[in-house]
Amino acid sequence: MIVILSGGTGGAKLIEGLAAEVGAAELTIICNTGDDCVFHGLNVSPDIDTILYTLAGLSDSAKGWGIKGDTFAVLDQLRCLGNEAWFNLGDKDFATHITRTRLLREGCQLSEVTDRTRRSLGVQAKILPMSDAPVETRVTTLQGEISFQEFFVRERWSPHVTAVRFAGIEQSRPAPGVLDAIRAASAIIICPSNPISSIGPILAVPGIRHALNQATVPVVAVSPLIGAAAISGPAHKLMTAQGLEASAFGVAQSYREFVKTLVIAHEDQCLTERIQNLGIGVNTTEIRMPSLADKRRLACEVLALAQK
Ligand code: FO1
Repeated sequence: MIVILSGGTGGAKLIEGLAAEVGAAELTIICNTGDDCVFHGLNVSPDIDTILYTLAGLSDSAKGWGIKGDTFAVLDQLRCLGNEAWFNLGDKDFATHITRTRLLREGCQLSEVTDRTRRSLGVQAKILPMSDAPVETRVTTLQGEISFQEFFVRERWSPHVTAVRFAGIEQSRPAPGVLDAIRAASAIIICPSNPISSIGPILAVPGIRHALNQATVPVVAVSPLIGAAAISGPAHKLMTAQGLEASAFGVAQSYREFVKTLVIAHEDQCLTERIQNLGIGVNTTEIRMPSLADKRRLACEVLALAQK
C-alpha cells in the first residue's frame, strides 16, 4: 500500500500518474482539509473533491478543480439573490457539497462521508481526510486575518502575508486509518503540494509528523517549486511568511526529519549540495506535468525512488 500526502491541484496530477502506474486500489491518500470552508451553508472540502474528481475521471483538468463541463446556474441565481458568490461552485459540484453537508448533519464523520462519496463515484483509492475535526488555515495579511479561500480565490493571493496558522489544530486528531496507513505503508509519497497550506496542516495534526518520523519505509517528496516560485499558487509567498526560503531547499527544510529523497526540478540542480547537507537525497527531473504521459513518467520515477 502506497501512502500519499496531498493537497489539491498539484497533488492530484501526481496521484493520477500513480493510479495509472500501479492501480488506484494500491493508494491511500491522506488529504489536507485546512482549505475547507462553508459556502451557502454547505461544507466544501476542495482538496478532497479535487482528488475524488480526478480519480473518478470527472475533473476539469484545465482549471485543476471542479467538474469538467459543469455549469454555474445555481451560483448565478445565488448572486442574483444578493449572496456573495466569488467561490465558483458548479451545479454538479453543489451535489457533492449538499450530500456531504446532509451526512455530516446526520452525524457522520468527514472520513465516513468521504469514503461513501468515493465509493459512489467508483473511486478505488482510499481517501482519508487528515482529521475529522475542523481545522481552518488562516492567513494574516496587512488588512487582517482571512480564511485560506478568501486569500486564495477572493483576493487572488495578492495580499502581503505575514503569518499562517491552522485554527483548531491542537484539538484535532488524525482521522481513523491515518496513523495505521502510515505504519503499514510500503512507501510514502509527499505530493508537489504547497508545503505550508497543503502539507503543513497534515503534518501539524498531532501524531502525524511523529508517525512519519518513525516510518521505516522510504519517504519521497516532490518539490512544488521551480526556482523561487511555485508551479502554481502562492507557496513561495506563504513559505517566506513562515520564515522558510522560497525554494526547493525550503521544502527540504520543512520535511527534513522524515524525507529520504526530494525530487526537484532540473532548473534547481544548483540546490543539490545544500539539500544533501540536510541528509536528504536529491533527484533532479522535469517536475511539470502538463500531460498524462508526464504524470506517469514522474510517478514512475517517484515509485523507483520509493523502492530503493
Ligand atoms: N479555485 C479558484 O481559483 N477559484 C475558484 O473559484 C475555485 C472554486 C472551487 C470550487 C470547488 C473546489 O473544490 C475547488 C475550487 N477551487 C477554486 C480550488 C481551491 O480553491 C484550491 O484548489 C484549493 O483549496 C487549494 O489547494
